[in-house]
Amino acid sequence: MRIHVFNVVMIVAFVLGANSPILLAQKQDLKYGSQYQGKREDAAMQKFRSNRFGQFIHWGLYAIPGGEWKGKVYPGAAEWLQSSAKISSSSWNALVDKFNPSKYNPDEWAIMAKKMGVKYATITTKHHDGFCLWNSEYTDFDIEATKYNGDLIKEFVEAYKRQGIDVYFYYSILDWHHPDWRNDIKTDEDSIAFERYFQFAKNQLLELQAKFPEVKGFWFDGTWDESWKKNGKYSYEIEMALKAVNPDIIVNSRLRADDYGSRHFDSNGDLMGDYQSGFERFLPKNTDSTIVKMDWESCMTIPVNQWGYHKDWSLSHVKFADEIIEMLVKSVSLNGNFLLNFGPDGNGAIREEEVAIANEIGKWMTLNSDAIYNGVFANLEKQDWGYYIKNTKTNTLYGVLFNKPISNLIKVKLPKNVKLKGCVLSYDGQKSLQIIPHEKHYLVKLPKIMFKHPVVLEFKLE
Ligand code: LM5
Repeated sequence: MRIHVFNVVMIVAFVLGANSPILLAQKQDLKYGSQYQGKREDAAMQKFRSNRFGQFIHWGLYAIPGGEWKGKVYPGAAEWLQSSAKISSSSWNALVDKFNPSKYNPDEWAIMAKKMGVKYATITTKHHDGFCLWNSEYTDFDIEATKYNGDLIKEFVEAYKRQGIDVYFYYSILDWHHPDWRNDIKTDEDSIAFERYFQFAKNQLLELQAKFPEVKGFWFDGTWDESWKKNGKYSYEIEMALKAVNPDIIVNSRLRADDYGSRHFDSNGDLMGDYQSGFERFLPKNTDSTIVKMDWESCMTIPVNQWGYHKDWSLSHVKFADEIIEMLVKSVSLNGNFLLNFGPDGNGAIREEEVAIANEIGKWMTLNSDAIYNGVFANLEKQDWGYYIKNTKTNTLYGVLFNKPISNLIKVKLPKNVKLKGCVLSYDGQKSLQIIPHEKHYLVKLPKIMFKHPVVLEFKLE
């Protein structure tokens, strides 16, 4: 392990405590660190933040085998099959000839996404296997090489645009196909090869941006290898290059490494990129007091761990719509976005289970989205019954109820100078609830009925 003088200073400062003058004074000059402190407040970032709910799409060659190779079903993530089933590149490359998604109807996808209530969608343009879903001039391992007559990404962008949904591109830095990709840099030859790979990736990204100027941002993945961590300047240059073309571009923190290989956050502890994207298949804790100070996004699968299409969803728990809604609500209550994944099959169809979940979420969103879009952390003491969310546009305080107490009484604790004047329940119409003042908090009396789904309460304050 390399220990830098700076790190030693940080350790000493940490031992001395957060109020130590050493820690306060100590900010190192980094060439490839964070670009600004605090949150980005421009209109593009505010739009991303207000969107709150997005759709992730994982689609690529892996959708054809769907987790099965030579009669054997691999329970791991379907988009990792080439690696988990140890498939040779020639066998994997041959999938290009089989890729011809006759059922691909991006307008249908976009209408479904709109009905579900998402305001943005992030699609894989290239996953770890290196296959490109757009027609790229820098590789032949792309959609143009298949029998499919068209440009998948182009059709996707246009269809989602028609529904008013913002489009983001997922791009994996990791590349199992490119001969210059390296896991680590051990020799000069590795360095030279990796520099070529970097140029390739940068060219592709600028190509995507030039072809699709409406893209709002990039979601980078596959950045955990030593080769990338040792080249913080590459990650910095990519961020800069994309923003030079369009300063509104939004980049996730996962792209970035700094001068010392520190990821997401630089060696000074400042977030790199525009939002924290480390939450893959988990959410921050309700007690996390630092998370509400930054922008972040959690991405989530519907089964336990499947992003690409997998034929057998009986192998792991498939989340209920209400579980997913709780994750969305929890994310918003902590100032985060929530990106829910879909994995279309090799023909371009979205599986029935996903359509059903999207419809259920959509029904809930139709009634309750005032508590989602423009929702922020309400800075109130968390209660066991659910989550508080403040709508910044209407300045309304909501509570989203997930756990109804046997007593039918829920506790609401407000700052000393704030009074609870009313509480309106939205469920089968609107209903005013009784408020019972208590010593240092209020109790709100819920009706005795059993709710079928999470319900939203509007708290009237004075
Ligand atoms: C994430 C972080 C460290 C090691 C491995 C992983 C696994 N995740 C992935 O490789 C990809 N990220 C997801 C968004 C999905 O694309 C998955 O294949």
